Amino acid sequence: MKKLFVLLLVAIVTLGLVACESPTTGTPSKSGGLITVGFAQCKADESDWRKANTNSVQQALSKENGFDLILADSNNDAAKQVSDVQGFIDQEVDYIIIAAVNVDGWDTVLKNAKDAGIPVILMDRTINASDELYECWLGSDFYGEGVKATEWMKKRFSGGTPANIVHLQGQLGASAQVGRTEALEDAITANGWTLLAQQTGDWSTDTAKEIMSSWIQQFGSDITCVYAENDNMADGAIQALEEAGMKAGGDDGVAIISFDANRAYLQMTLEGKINCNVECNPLHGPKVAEIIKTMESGGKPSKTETVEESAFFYDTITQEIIDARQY
Ligand code: GYE
Repeated sequence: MKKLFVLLLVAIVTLGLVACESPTTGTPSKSGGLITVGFAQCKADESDWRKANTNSVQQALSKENGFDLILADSNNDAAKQVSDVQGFIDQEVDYIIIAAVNVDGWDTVLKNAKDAGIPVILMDRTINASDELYECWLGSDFYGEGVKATEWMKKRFSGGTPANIVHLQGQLGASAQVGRTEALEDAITANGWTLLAQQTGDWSTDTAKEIMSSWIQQFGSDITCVYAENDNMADGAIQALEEAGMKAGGDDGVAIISFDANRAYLQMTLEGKINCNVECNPLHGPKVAEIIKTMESGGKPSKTETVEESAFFYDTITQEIIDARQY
């Protein structure tokens, strides 16, 4: 009788344990059936692009879709972002998403995540670390974006006007800055263009405007091109030019290059203020959700997933194109 009671007790306990495992991976879910995901974002309000990116992830990884999303905003502090990720490991989340502030500094914390059995997905930004330390990188070809811009510049400056460029870089060390900068520097060397000045505007409109104002005082009408590594900085440069009485964009103004192609800045492209706006798609949420669900069902995502992107130009863009855009 006693032996039967013990066997019955063991059976009940075992059934109880099996019931709380997640249906697909066999590991216990941490939030009662929801997949817990730690999202280490750079700085949620860094730019229009970043706001659209954060919003896309929050919408796709909602509780209705089966996720418990925990957002950590590093305020663009690379060291804090690494500790944010360590915090997710300590909380034993199921997955970690990282939009890396800086390409460096990731080896130790990603090894900790691997040792803890927590898959890491890189979103948007790449990093300098072994690809054994993360499941997948989803983002844009930043160097390729820069090539789209410099191909337009080659046409613009083929007719005799000298290409005298001022270069507003994104936050230094971000892979978006690294790729877009490399593409410009390669084109300057290949085409014999002149780089008058180069400085980071930290993705910010106000910072870019201040820098551009000082460059206008220094170089004046020698400036024939602004290469701004995102829309917000392009806007700052345009404000500075117009306040100095200089024309931005159009056929005969200072040529303005921008990246991101947020809707508000595509409107400025239609107005002719931005000549070339290279798209950088922030809507990564649905793809990230798909990658996690693939892994939940035992599948393995590709190591690299890039998003389709194009470029828009002041003399061909239309209001219909802008109205059809998602962001
Ligand atoms: O271009 C900029 C954002 O990493 C592609 O970061 C992203 C860049 C984007 O703040 O606006």
